[in-house]
Amino acid sequence: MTDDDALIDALIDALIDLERYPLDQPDTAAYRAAVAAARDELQDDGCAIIRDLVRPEAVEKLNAEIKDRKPTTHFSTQLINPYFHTVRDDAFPDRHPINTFIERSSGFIPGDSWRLDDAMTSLFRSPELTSFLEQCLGVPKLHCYADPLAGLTANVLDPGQQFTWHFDTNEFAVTILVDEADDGGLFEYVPAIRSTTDEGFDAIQAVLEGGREGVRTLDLRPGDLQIFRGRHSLHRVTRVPAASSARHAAIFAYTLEPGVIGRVERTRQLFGRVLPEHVHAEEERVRSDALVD
Ligand SMILES: O=C(O)CCC(=O)C(=O)O
Ligand SMILES: [Fe+2]
Repeated sequence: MTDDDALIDALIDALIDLERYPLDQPDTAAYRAAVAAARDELQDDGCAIIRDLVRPEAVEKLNAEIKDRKPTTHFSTQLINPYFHTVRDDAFPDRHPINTFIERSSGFIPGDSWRLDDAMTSLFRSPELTSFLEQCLGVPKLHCYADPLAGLTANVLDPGQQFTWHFDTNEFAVTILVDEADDGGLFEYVPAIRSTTDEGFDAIQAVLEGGREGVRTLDLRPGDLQIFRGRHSLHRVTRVPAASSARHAAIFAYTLEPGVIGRVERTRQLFGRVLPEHVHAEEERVRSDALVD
């Protein structure tokens, strides 16, 4: 164990409700029950919620860190299609997901804004949390997403902003709602609207045009942890009205392989800059599937 690991370990007990979810004791009935429940939810619709995983005092701490680093947020307003593209493709008709662009106006606090002794970092890097997530997802090993900007972020929706319908490029996302908007800012998703063999364009277009078939709305509260398979499930965060308070969510990204780095174009889009690591990784990137993006 390195000094860094020891520092993170000491803090985890203060952050996670270990009485309810004994993440430090995998050989208990409570642990196994939590894993089984999450697995069922993930199996059912690709989304599991671990209610109140983060202690209320720790939620306050996370929110204080987010507010403190808020000046480093990269806000951007763009019209995007569900694949984060901004430019139309004449090979497809107008009423098609590839050519349907909707406002995304949120901001991200980047990975290099967090300090090693932040609660944000401790939770993200917690080996207990990572093991628990591995069990829930049924994967042999999870690695913290090595991207220096996109690995550990906070998604900020200030009043007036929305994060429109999209697919993630990561197989799974782990999100902790830290501060809810007092109006709007709801997480909505359509489970498995596409697959590795079917783009599902017609169903996607119906949702982009306001259709509600298959749309689920989550009732998330601060401290809840959400495990979400966003590669095949179209999802969004609804607009936070101008008169509401902001919405803050901590987003932990993990990968099945170590050393994964995000794409240059997406990184620039979300963070307004790229680092040398992104440029280097671009050519070496190995795609796991052939979906649009
Ligand atoms: O803020 C959230 O709850 C999730 C936002 C999202 O879908 C994303 O960052 O890809
Ligand atoms: Fe997403």
